[in-house]
Amino acid sequence: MFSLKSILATSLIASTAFAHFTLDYPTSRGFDDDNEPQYCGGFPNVASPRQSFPLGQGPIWIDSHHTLATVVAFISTSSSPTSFDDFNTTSNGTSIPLASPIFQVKEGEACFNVDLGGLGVGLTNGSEVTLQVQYDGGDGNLYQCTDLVLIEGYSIPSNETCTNDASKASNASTTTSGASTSAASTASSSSSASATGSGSSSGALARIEVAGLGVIGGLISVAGLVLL
Ligand SMILES: [Cu+2]
Repeated sequence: MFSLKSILATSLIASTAFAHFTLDYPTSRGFDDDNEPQYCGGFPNVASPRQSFPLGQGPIWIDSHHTLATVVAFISTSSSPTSFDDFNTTSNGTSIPLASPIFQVKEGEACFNVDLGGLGVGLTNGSEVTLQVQYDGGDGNLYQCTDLVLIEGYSIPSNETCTNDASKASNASTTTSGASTSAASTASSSSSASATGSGSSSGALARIEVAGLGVIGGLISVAGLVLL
């Protein structure tokens, strides 16, 4: 008979052995399991060259290694962002809406579409942005970044097309725009995993948490343990 303690220990070992999540398209700056809780997953420098990406609708692909996870994407319009704050506002102080709804994904590959040109922050053909994906599968917020140059009418590879958009599934409870500021401002009161890594000044976006989802995640984790 396993004790709860040993089951928990096994579970912890198992969870750290898995990649929490990967950003597969556009290609991530880099992946390091251990540093994924840090800003940009521990890869603070802009990757060169930037990848071409549609100014209009374009797909983001991730691979999720948790049963259920909460995902959101946001961008920086800085040519060389250095912190979460650079994903909150543009250089002239305009606040940047979230690039996606806050939504949930199940384990496995998932995609969602973003429309960066439609965010209303003045992006045009040739604009440079960094897109950061925030992911919480129950063990704290994790991050991956990708550096893009936006091209009007850019054709993505056909195999990257996203037809089953996870952010538009019925369980996507929160939607874009307006959610940005309210999510950010209420974030500090949330019960979130304080493991946002980096210790340095992480912006409000770093602590976005959908109220209630953490509890659901916790219950699912407990259910998972029971099944073990
Ligand atoms: Cu994980």
